[in-house]
Amino acid sequence: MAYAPTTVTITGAGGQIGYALLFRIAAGGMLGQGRPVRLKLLEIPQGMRAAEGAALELQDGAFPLLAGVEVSDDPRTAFDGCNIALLVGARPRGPGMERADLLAANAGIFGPQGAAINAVAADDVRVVVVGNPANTNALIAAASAPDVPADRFEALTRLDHNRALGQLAAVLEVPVSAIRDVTIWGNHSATQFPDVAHATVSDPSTGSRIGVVDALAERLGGREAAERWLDETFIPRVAGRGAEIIEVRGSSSVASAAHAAISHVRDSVLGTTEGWTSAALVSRGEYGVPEGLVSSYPVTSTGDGYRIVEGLELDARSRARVDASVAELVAERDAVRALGVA
Ligand code: NAX
Repeated sequence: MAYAPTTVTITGAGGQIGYALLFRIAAGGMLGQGRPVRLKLLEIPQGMRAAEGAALELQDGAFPLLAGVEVSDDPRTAFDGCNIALLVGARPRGPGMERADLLAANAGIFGPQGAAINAVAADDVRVVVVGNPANTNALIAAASAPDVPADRFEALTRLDHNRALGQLAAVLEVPVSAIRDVTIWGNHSATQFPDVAHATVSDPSTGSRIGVVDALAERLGGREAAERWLDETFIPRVAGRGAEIIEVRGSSSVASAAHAAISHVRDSVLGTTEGWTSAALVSRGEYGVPEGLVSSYPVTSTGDGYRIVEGLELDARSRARVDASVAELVAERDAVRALGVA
């Protein structure tokens, strides 16, 4: 069956993550082979030359699936007919900038972008926010798009999810594919809760699955040692990995972030395979998260968008960690509400 091209809008397309995204999307890495894609690149005037340069290189790639590339600094042009929007461009925290200033600066970006999506995007538009603070930026965009169902707005926590898988695979000395059902709860920030309570790992010799906590206990010398490693090493390392990358690399995560964004969309539109992944979705009250917040959850998809995995038990310590991250999301929401947004 021949598909009509899918229109994908990427904001901040002249930036680092944009550059790492564009060529993989054009090559079919996000929507799958056989699905042509039309790329629309949104930048601010200062970023236009970089985006235009990327567009020239896309042309030079002669990608068979690439049905067209447009570059614009006007949100209404860039979101016109958009089926999938990746909102990457955001205002970074500058020197001396308080959190409230950062939220206000980003409200000035994600509010108008949400309004443009509301006005001109395709009826089936889906929006994934990458630019930080991603969860609250998604909330702002959703609030500015009253005609688009709120559940079409999501934020990226797949990078955190993948970071958690990477850490577990290293300590258990198994391939990442052996591990499933890790969850990132809450905000894409230092308060996030990477949770392995329901995660399992397959035994390569027998193929049977055991709990990750049991596997860690076996490897690290008992349950107490496993819990200590989770609390003192794993959780802070996953939550602080962005800072670690900046420290080692001298610049923030780019390729891993682009890969996570592509995997997020791919699993949403093509379906998750084994177990669940993590994504920040608009809460309808699941797991006690106040309705309307964009919070990370365990999610699955059968190819028609993510659904939250419900019914998991959270013990008291896990509950407290989820609550702490959700409290931060509430504070961010209240701060943007005070600005008259959301
Ligand atoms: P860059 O500074 O390289 O690129 C950002 C681009 O966005 C720039 O070219 C800028 O001109 C453009 N831009 C700014 N305002 C815009 C607007 N209103 N409309 C369109 N374009 C606009 O940053 P990069 O490394 O690409 O990171 C982009 C964002 O991703 C940052 O906010 C960063 O914090 C966030 N991240 C989110 C991650 C996640 O897991 N959710 C992980 C990686 C990354 O830290």
